[in-house]
Amino acid sequence: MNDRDATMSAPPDREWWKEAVVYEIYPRSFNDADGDGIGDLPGITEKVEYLDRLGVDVVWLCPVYDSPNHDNGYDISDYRAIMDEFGTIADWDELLAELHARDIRLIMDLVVNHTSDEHEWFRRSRRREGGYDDYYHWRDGSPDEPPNNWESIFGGSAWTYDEVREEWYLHLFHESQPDLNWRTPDVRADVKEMMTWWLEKGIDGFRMDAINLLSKPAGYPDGDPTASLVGEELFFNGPRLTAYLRELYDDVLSNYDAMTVAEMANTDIETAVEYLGEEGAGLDMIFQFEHMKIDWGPRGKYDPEGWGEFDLPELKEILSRWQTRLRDRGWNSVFLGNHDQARIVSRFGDDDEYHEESATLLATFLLTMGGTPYLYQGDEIGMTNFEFDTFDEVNDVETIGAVEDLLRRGVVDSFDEVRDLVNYASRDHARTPMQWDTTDNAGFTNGEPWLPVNENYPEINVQAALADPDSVWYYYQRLIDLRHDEDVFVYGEYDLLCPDDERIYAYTRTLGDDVMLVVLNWSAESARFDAGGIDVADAAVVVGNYDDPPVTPDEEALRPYEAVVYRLDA
Ligand code: ISL
Repeated sequence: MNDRDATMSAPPDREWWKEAVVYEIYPRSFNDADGDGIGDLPGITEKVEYLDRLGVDVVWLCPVYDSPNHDNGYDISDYRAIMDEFGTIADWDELLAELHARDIRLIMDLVVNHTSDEHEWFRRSRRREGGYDDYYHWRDGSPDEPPNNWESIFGGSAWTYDEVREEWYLHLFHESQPDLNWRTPDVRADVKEMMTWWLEKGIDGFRMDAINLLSKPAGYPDGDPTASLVGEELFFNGPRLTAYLRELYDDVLSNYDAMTVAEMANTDIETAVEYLGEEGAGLDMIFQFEHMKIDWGPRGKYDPEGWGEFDLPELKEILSRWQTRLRDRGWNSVFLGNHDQARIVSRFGDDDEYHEESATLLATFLLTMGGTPYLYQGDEIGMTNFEFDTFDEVNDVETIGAVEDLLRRGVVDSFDEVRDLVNYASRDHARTPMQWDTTDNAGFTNGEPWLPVNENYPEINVQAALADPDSVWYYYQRLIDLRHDEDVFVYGEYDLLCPDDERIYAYTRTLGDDVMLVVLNWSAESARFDAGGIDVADAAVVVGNYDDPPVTPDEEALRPYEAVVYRLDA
């Protein structure tokens, strides 16, 4: 091999977080060790061996901090204490040690756009005590008229009048989640100290919650009243966001070998580039949400006028644009679901007739794209959406806020009119308990689960999956292994094939002489792949989700939701 070949095939800028497969845990719903019906830290520790067997490299742990739980831990009342229901700091130390003993890293959720209204900072701020006056966004004015027209992401006005301080405070989420005022230097200093405290405890990075909402424009001007979320053009990616992120990087993150993934809805590629890498604001990667909005209606996620529709060419266009335009300028995250989204097999696959086929197709996609893949708990066994009958069964603060908003505005007259939409989109789908086995409550708890267990647990559960060598679970394990073995899936270039095909999603990944071809029949019909200009005559099957996949990719039709990975470099 000459020098030039050596440079071409050597992956550029190796980083552990680029090579990692991340597994997200929503602790409330993962595993309950003490029988109170709520998942906890010891419950996760019991399953570390399970995670190791699956082969994941990083756990992203959703918030475990002290919280009154209006938004299941995303309303934090003490950043350095563990929620009683989840255990103690000693339990947390043990979890970290058990993960690290198996070379699994741990990243924690960093929720600093807002705190809980029970946080000491807010208690003091509403009483104008000891330097905490400006920790939140306070505005005076008549109690009848909010300071501007901004809407909360969880429905209704983004402002609540506080009877104690006799002023309005801003909350872009629930009223129990007041937004911190990042203009106040002490707020930033306190957050940096807290981040350092966790990093010194040995964590490996942060998932940064709703982080592109930190900077609000001076004077709080009204937003465009026709926007689907009024104010969104002003409070997403606000004027000082880059400076705030850079400050976190320079003062804290750059001192550690820590990864960051920043949750950033409403962010386009060029804006993302400004935040990414040393040249930007120092972030390693972001979660962008363009593809997560593909099936929303014109008025957003809970729009009874049009939801649930998307076509494959559009999905391919969005994802391919991020793949190619971030190349050499940043790094992608790859995900189809998380704790805020419906179950991936119900939303992007077919949770009925082609349950296993589509669950494994989605696995093939997640683990062969460019960027760091994020798996959500339960997707490795193909967990599905839950059926809601009544509004009472809904737990999620976002869904409740959205439905109440629709009722208040007279868009619908009853829950019945939005039941199908809730059954499609609610965040609760991701939060029903993890299905471990066929015993009561799917083995999640010995008590009464905080959210009902999906009725399909006798068939869809970890125990059954582990007993069946052909299960979705083993397919995930195999694909994770494959990604670990083949640099081309991590560092290779991505090229989309047949962009307009309505059924086939196909792409190549290329690194030096290594070329992989991924062909996904993302439909419930059989479909033939048209290789176009590329030579596939010598293709060799690497992995497929059916027995006997087509030996040559374009010689016969792929079956419903058939997924095949070929090596083309032979
Ligand atoms: O803004 C959005 C849509 O316009 C959302 O996608 C938004 O980014 C998302 O709701 C933010 O989610 C995160 O912060 C919330 C919390 O409830 C979620 O669970 C968390 O993932 C508030 O902390």
